Amino acid sequence: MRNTILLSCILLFYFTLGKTAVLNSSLDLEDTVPPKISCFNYALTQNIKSTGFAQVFAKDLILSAVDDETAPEELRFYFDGNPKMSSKLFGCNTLLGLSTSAPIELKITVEDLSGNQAHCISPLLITDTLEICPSDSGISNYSLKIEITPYKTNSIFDANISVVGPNFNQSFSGQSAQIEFLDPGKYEVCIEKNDDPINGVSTADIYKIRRHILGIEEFTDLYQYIAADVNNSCSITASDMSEIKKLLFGTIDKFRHKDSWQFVPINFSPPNPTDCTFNKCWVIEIKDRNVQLEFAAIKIGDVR
Ligand SMILES: [Ca+2]
Ligand SMILES: [Ca+2]
Ligand SMILES: [Ca+2]
Repeated sequence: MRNTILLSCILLFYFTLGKTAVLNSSLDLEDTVPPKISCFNYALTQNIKSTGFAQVFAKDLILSAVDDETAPEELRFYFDGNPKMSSKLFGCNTLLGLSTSAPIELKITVEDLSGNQAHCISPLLITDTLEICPSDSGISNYSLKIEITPYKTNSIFDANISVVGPNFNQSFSGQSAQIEFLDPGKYEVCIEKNDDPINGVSTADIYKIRRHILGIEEFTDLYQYIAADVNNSCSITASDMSEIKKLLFGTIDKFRHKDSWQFVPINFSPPNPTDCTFNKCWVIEIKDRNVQLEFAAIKIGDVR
């Protein structure tokens, strides 16, 4: 009898242990199930506004999207399989060559927090009922594409992008922008982001900067110089380490001489090691019909 009770206890113990192990392993499982998405099966309509453009957001062009793990408000929506393209801007060029009743087909992607994706195609009709666009077939827009690539991380973030030029003044929030306008000329492009200063910054960064200053392990990358010069002095010194320490210890709540992020032009103005200017705006002469500008986003203080 005693042996039977003992055996039962041992069996119960292992059974419970086994259950717990199964439970734990199921809790540890990564979400591999893509969201479910469905698009409208008829064309939605967007009218060209008095600005000469219609801006559409990918999330507004779907009928429904649900995921097994990710909450609806945390799902990400974008166009053309490009995570940076959460919205698109359509100008008069869109209407060229289209019959007035021909919708364009847009590929919408939904992505959950684990990176699983699903797609659907949404028809969209761009209309010009306000008759903003010139009616002659000779109209031609200029287009400017701005792409921001975060240095070191792949994180998607919202930078404030503004473009001002002849008869044009628009602001966007995101990691990329595609803009059309009617006139060539000089355009000022400004990009800034000044939140979350502590993002990516830890004592490991101070350690790395100290090793650079002492000549033990010098920076290998221009962007490390930009990230390390938190006090905007054009040199890497103990003052930069001190500023980072103050931020980490809460003595200050942001870098006092630089924004949290610095944007560096890549394709139209290659980074120059001797140029440490903290620019937020660049003037671009637009002569070509299609211009693409690329920027690297550098998190200030985050050198490793
Ligand atoms: Ca999922
Ligand atoms: Ca400095
Ligand atoms: Ca870091």
